[in-house]
Amino acid sequence: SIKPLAAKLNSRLVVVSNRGSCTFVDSPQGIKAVPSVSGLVSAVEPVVSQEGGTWVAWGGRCGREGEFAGISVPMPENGQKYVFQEVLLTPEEVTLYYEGFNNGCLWPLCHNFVEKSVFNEEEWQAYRKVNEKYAAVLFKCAGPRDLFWVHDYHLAILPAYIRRQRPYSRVSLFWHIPFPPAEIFAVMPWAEEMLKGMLEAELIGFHSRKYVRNFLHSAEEIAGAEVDYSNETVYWSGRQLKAVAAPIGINWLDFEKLAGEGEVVRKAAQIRQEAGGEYLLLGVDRLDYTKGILERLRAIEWLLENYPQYRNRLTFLQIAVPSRTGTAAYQRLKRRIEEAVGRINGKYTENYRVPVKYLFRSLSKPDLVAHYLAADMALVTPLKDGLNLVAKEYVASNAGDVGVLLLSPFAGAAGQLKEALTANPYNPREMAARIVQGLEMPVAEKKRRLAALSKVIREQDIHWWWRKVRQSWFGDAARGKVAVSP
Ligand code: ADQ
Repeated sequence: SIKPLAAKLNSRLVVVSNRGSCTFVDSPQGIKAVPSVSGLVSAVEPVVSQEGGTWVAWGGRCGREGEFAGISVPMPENGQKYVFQEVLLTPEEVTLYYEGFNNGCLWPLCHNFVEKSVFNEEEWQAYRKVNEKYAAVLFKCAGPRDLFWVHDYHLAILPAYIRRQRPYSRVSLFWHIPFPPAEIFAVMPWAEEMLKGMLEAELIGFHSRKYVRNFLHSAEEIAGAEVDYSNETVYWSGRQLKAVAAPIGINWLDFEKLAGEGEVVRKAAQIRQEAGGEYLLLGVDRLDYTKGILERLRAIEWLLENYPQYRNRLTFLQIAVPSRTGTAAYQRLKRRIEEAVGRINGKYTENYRVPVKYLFRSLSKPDLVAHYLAADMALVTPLKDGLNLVAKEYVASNAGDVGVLLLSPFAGAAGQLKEALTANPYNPREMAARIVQGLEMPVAEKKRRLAALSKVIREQDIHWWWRKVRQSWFGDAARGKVAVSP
């Protein structure tokens, strides 16, 4: 365990992101906090809890024009580890900034789905305005020595707005999704301005070296900055920005502990029994087109068609967490997934036993771990994914058991989890063959692969990640040797 960085530097940590650890809902009994589900929250929450400080994020509630900051709540509710400072968006900002620019332009672009990206000037202006609004909230709740740790593509140009008023602020950005090749990023009409905003940070973190390279190329080619590739540093406007590859880790001990609890083990046995059949395959994702759920279902269909010996012996359980449910493209995808589930089950149900089970809901952590524990194999096969935490969580939950991980080479985690089976999610034939390989794998090989995967997940866990970020950010100061100048 490491001492809080902020205390060492005589400052406070201020984490800034679009969504925080919970969403606030107005109810007749007052404002209720509902935990939110996302990779960013799973990863950042343990760090903020350890460090203390403030988490500034949109709580899902709307305010009127000119109303910026909402409530400040100590978190977790009964034992303050940090303060959640809510940001309010207007309904128009939710439409233009959140659903429009973030979900409709940046998200698909960064996942290489250029044709899905919508470029709309009004949405870009809303994006700028909301980034500026966040800066105003920060200035209200943070002192001049505080450390601003900004997260993700929603707030890419916030460093510029921070610097405009507080030129000496310590600002770092972490990018949780892929950073696309420069020729893809350049397609966005505001690529140059966005990059210049990002270049105002002093450190930018990505999940892989590939994303770091893509970003450096973009900084050079699109923003015209000077780049030192060997030191992964950008020189811009008289200052330096360091880029670092720091793949996010998980708090593996939480998963291992839960997987050993009697209640969770019982629940896992019950899930297996109710699923029926010999083999249980599992998919767990936010319902998003980048996660490859539809393609995974096609692979299952291919398998049942071409390997008839597995019919009636195999169950595929897909858990999809509701996500961006207000957006038409996500509603369409949900319908298509449900159609595919119906089609496959209509065709391959035997003796009233369905091969595909599908849940559209969020689960509690113990329930999620019970599902990981119950499954013989996890199918983590996104079409593109910044990292993917589910892959790591599955391995950690099965550390004391056996299990097989099938991972897409297009998930950032593939760079770390070399002992996983891999298959191209766009190729149902290859996916089916790998699934069969996983099911027939000798137990000794399953254990060997799982042990190698566990080793990486334990060594490069959430604390390792935060250490890597803070050392890249503060160098010796993070180790307590040098004082940080204001
Ligand atoms: P996400 O796209 O949200 O994250 P991912 O990394 O897989 O994707 O994280 C999902 C998280 O949600 C996991 O921690 C998982 O436990 C949780 N979860 C999933 N299904 C659940 C369910 N039914 N009930 C409860 N919890 C559930 C983004 C990027 C990723 C990157 C992360 C972190 O898109 O590529 O790995 O941020 O940087």
